[in-house]
Amino acid sequence: MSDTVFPVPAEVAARAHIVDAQYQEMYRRSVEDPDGFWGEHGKRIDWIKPYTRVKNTSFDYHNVSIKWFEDGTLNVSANCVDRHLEKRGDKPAIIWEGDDPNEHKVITYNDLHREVNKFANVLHGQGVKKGDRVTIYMPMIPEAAYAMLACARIGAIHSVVFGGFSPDSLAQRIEDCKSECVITADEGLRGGRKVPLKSNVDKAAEKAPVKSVVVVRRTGGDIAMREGRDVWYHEEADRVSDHCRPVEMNAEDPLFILYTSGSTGKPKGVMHTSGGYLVYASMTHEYVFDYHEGEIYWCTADVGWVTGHSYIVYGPLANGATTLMFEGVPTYPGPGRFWEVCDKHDVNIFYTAPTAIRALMGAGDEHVTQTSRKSLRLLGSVGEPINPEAWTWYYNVVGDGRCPIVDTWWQTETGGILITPLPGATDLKPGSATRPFFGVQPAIVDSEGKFLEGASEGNLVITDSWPGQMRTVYGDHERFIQTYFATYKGQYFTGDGCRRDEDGYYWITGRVDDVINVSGHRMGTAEVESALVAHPKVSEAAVVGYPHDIKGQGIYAYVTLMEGQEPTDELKKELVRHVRNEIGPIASPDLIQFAPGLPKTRSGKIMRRILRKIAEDSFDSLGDTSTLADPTVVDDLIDNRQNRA
Ligand code: 6R9
Repeated sequence: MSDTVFPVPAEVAARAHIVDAQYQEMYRRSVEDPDGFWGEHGKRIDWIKPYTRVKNTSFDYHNVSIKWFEDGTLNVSANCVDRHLEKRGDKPAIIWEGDDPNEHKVITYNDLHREVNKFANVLHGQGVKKGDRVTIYMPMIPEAAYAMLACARIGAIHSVVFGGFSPDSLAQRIEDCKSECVITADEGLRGGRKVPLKSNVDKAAEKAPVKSVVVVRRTGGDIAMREGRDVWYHEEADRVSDHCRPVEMNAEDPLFILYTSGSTGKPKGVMHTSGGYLVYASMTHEYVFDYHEGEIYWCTADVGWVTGHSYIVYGPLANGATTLMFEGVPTYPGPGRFWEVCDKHDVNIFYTAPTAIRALMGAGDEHVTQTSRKSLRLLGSVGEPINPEAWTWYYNVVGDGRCPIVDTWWQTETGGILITPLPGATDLKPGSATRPFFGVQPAIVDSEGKFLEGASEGNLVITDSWPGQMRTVYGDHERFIQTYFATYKGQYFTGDGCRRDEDGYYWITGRVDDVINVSGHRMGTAEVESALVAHPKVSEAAVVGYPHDIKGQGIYAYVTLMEGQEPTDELKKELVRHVRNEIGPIASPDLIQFAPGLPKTRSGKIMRRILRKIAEDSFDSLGDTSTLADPTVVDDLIDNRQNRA
């Protein structure tokens, strides 16, 4: 870990919304008087009926209940669109940069208003009503944002499914939230390659039938349309009016569901509601990125992940910002693409993931240095711990040593950023997410749940609620309680390990549960295992993460074959293809080791600790193996371990 400190530059503090003294004072008030603090800051968005109650939350294990601004009413799309028309109607809301560098589009707030209204009317035409779930399976085109905001406008709950997920994964998510309408595109386009989105929806709908599929035309590729179920968006949009009144929603009405992987079982539908979420997303966007009117802001995430929800769509648009939306990938047509786009659109604030930084760092500095990047003012990082080498390269080479980096720690469940520097207030330490945002009370506990004081290392919990927090697991409140509030009763358990240093700075060390983080994507090892054992030649599988130079973590799978099956390289390839088909390319195992037996306790539990050590190549420190049912399997595993990338 690096101990270098980068003090706040005077010119950054001079223009910042928040300097250190303000941070200290506001933070103190936010935890001592949450009702007063949030009662005031809740007014940053427009309410139809103002709230009179602010915080009503309980982390009590027997009665977890989270409500913010509960008697207020609002409409999220009106906050992200309509309220800016008067002042900023002709200002760009979205700058869309296509996969092909010759394609881009500027959508003003007036344009956005027209498009969202039309989209909302098209959804009405498909019979979608307040409270219905709508699945969005889209490429990174402006219509994805229109679709989300259109749902918000009519009170439908969207569930965006990342376009890289397989038909099976899509079907599972459609089924879980019982959504009857899917919005998709004919095909996506990424790095010059087509993604068969509509055809995937057709396959998913065989397992999880839906009433209506709205298809946006992106590539014009040849696709099948099913009579009575599928409609072209552009044909429907031509027929509807461009006016649709925003529905009055309660602060606690659901805004969206987003599926995320956990340590057990199938992905959970993380549910976020309207008022608290929007207050939190917009406030963090303004303060963490020190956003000022007129700036161009670019978050490179996909709208299929929470980062895309809060920091491409809801946060920036609630603030009337210009948000750049990028269809492509960091390395197409070449590894200079990000920086060329920064120059082309004069990007001021740039927010990406460590995995992208590491990949581009490997491609050579010249791809960066041949661009100007003089418009850049602030850099951000999210998704996984950023190693000090990548941080330093990002800072010196991309930011020319003049742009602070905000390393933002948060989760799908938290709705917005919880631990982060504020550029005008926080001295930076490479690799540390630094200090809590307003209202956020982190604590470190040991494995027994004892609170550790001062400089310490253990598991990260949050001791009280903040407005952006998830409210429940869709359709399964008990699972919500068991997953987040049962390990350390009365605390929200993040699943992350963490160290706090003598300055009170937080350093996230990574997941402490059976979740791995592959290129910033969360993957439950159990999901990959169940995909593997679904293959007819596989009898048992155990999956762990191992350190990977670019992805952060790679996927290492130990596979036991059915009696009589040959352990061939061909079969390994077949298993990789199989997992891609079952879950999607992001779940492809990097290494597969055929194992005649897995290390198990006498009660039959797989000892993952040992498998992790072998995958990490640290088999000198395997610890006690005497409790294993058959300690000799370990020798075979070590002898046949796969070489790490
Ligand atoms: C926003 C997002 C959440 C998990 C989280 C943690 C890891 C995210 C991080 C970070 C260290 C950071 N994580 N940001 N670890 N430093 N700045 O990524 O949500 O996909 O739900 O992942 O990602 O392990 O628990 P999500």
